[in-house]
Amino acid sequence: VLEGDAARAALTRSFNEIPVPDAVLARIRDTFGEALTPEAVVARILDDVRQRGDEALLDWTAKLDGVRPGGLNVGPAEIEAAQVDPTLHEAIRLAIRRVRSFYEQQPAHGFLNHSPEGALGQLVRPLGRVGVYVPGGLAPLISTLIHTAVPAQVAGVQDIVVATPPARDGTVHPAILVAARELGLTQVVRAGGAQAIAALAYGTASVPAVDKIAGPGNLFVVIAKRMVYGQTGIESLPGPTETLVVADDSADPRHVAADLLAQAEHNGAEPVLVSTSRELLLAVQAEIGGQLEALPEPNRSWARDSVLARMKVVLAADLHEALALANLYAPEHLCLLTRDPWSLLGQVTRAGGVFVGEYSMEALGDYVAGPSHVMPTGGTARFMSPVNVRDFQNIISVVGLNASALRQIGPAGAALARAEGLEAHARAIESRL
Ligand code: HSO
Ligand code: ZN
Repeated sequence: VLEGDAARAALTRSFNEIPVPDAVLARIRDTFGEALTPEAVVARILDDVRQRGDEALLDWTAKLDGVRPGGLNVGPAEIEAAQVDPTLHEAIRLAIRRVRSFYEQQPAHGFLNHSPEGALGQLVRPLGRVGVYVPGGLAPLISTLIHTAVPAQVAGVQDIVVATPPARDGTVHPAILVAARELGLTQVVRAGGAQAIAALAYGTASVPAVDKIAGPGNLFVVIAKRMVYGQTGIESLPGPTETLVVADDSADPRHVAADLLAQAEHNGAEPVLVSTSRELLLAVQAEIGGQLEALPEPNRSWARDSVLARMKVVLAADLHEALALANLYAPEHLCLLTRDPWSLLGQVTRAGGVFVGEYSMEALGDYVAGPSHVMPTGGTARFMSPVNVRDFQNIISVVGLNASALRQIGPAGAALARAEGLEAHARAIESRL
């Protein structure tokens, strides 16, 4: 149990790398036959896809995902035919509806302000084509597709390309295809990893180059997104997930433990508990032990790994200090499990999302609450926001001044130009004065 300066030190961030599972490391080693850093591996893959396009994409998929798919794009008939059980299908529809209606409330329009000097404003335009990366790995992240594609659609993006790694038999999980169909998306690329990011950034015969790539992925995906940035846009560099729970003596230790374990089952997750009550801390620790035992495998091992390797437990003097520590840490998820959680909202300054009270568990936010679950990790909430409509729009500045405005402000412009030594600028202004 950390307190005071020790707590502050423990919650001061350094960059949290996404752990790479041993099986993946082994595959990389087998493939390259030498020790390469993840950055060097990604650089090679990006280069190869840029040069050889589809062939490289297929080769890397064969090497790293263990299958050479018949075609890179899932055919329209396969998307049309995909089925899941009716309960899941209805859940997918509900999630889409709720995320859509959440983002439809985001003000995202421009302005054009007419005045005696003419008009100044901002045009807001949707991006042309967006790539959405959906991690494969252990499970099909249906919700991640919904939580990235919907804000892009609300922004007005017409063309969304989904990329996701194929299973060993070359298929894409039917739930992903059902979600794509419900979203009205028609292009699903069977490719993952750095090779998929390369294809989306540079374009190949089968995969069109996109203007921006969104979505989380493993370490190789995140490194690839960082490397292609500039060639294409990226929405963020999502790392391992974190949840910081602020709880007082009124919190139910079973709920606190459940919320911490829910995110602990993600790879590399960091669970943090900050409480004003030592009794609660101890009760939660006991609960975590019990609830871990009750989890099935492999979830128990995943969650135990996060708890043992990274969980932090902090005793705060009061709720004011608890919130100060939470803001210092800038968690992806901040959960307020206190007697009067709404009264704390005014003190929250740095977090991806804040989850207020016992009925707003973060796991609900992962699926059906409304806001996108792609939120800033690793302390990047200091300068980043969750995925939202603005990520998928650009702003165009509009300058439409008249002669009287030019007479007013032109001389100042010319003076600044001459001070910068830019005579042609000054003359361009003065030529119409
Ligand atoms: N909590 C994860 C997102 C997620 N959870 C997807 C379940 N599925 C990162 O914020
Ligand atoms: Zn989650």
